[in-house]
Amino acid sequence: MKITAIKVFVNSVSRNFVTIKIITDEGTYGVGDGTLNGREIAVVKYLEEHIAPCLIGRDPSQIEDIWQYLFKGAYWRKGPVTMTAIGAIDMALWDIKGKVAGMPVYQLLGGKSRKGVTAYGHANGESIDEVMATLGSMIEEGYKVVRLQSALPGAKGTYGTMGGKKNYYELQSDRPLPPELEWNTAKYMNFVPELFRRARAEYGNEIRLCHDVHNRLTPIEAARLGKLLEPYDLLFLEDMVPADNQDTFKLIRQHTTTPLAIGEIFNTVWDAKDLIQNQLIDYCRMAVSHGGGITPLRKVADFAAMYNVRMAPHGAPDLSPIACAAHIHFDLWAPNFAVQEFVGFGTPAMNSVFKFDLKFDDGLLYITDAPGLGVDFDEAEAAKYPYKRSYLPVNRLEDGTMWGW
Ligand code: GCO
Ligand code: MG
Repeated sequence: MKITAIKVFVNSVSRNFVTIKIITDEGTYGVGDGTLNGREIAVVKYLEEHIAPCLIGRDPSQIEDIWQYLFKGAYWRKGPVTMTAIGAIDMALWDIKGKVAGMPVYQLLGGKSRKGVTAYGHANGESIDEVMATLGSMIEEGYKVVRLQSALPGAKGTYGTMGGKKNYYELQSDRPLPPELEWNTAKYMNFVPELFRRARAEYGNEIRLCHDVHNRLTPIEAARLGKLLEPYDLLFLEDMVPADNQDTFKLIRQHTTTPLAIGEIFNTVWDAKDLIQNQLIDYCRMAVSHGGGITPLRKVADFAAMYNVRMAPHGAPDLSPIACAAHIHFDLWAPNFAVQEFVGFGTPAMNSVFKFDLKFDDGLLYITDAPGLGVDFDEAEAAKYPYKRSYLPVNRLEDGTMWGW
């Protein structure tokens, strides 16, 4: 079998997604997700100009060799654009291997370690009351793990809220330039414990809760927040500080027993190595797309397992249903999988383009036993949704200082 073409698509199907199809001379094809939110076109060009021509004529069954070729062969290793492009190729190659074998990808990885994949959903709101109402209905829907995010009263925009949007996937569909928001750490620190106090008071101790800080704190503030939230028994606190300096986590760890999660923007195991091997985190959030594919993620999982760090892959709306499917196969296999972020079944437009048989029942996600990744991409339907430039917001402190969003 030989690769005859690699097609790259970028479509705003409710929001922008980069999708690839690797076509072979035997008619079998594989699909992959190369979406890098706000930097989609950089990945498209990388795939079209620097990857596709090098892979034509190669044997698609050589997943590991192709991965090494793209990683080592680039000379300029790592980085989100390179690794997202490699991730898309890797997913598509696993899809082809599964189709050829007549097996779902989780079987190729070593088979199921569990019957279904525990999902965590998002309860986002403009106020604590709104978050509490959403949390209540999610518990009724069957969720066992829920992430809570609320707007800060009196502040202009907080991470994880919906604004006027109804569907989470459409949240970022029309921002041709980055919107500017405001951030105030003191207001946030005074507010968040109340959000979790209310959740425990109203819904008890059984539901597992988490929260994403989106890299907005200094190390000592992070240490303090971890302590403040200890009484509410979080499953994890995510991204309290950026991990550019992995030593930072030593300071946080000295102060709090709240479990820590990080990794959605990590591109290789090297970004996570010190954190894992020094047991400074509890959950690794690396993704099949931005982390370079299924091939490296299974190595990260095995490395993390030695230190009792569990996998909790990123699953925000900017990962397409192809990455979502790839995660579910990975999660079914990974012995040290903990929880999968899951933000719902998409919009009608998404479901007309990405064909994907996924079920949610009593807190667990199930995927069909279709060969490969079990997700298809309808090119003709996708062509109805041209790419629209769109960006994540940026943040400034109230005095105008640039901050992380
Ligand atoms: C999460 C993430 C996302 C990111 C988004 C950026 O934990 O789900 O933080 O919501 O903000 O993926 O593109
Ligand atoms: Mg996050």
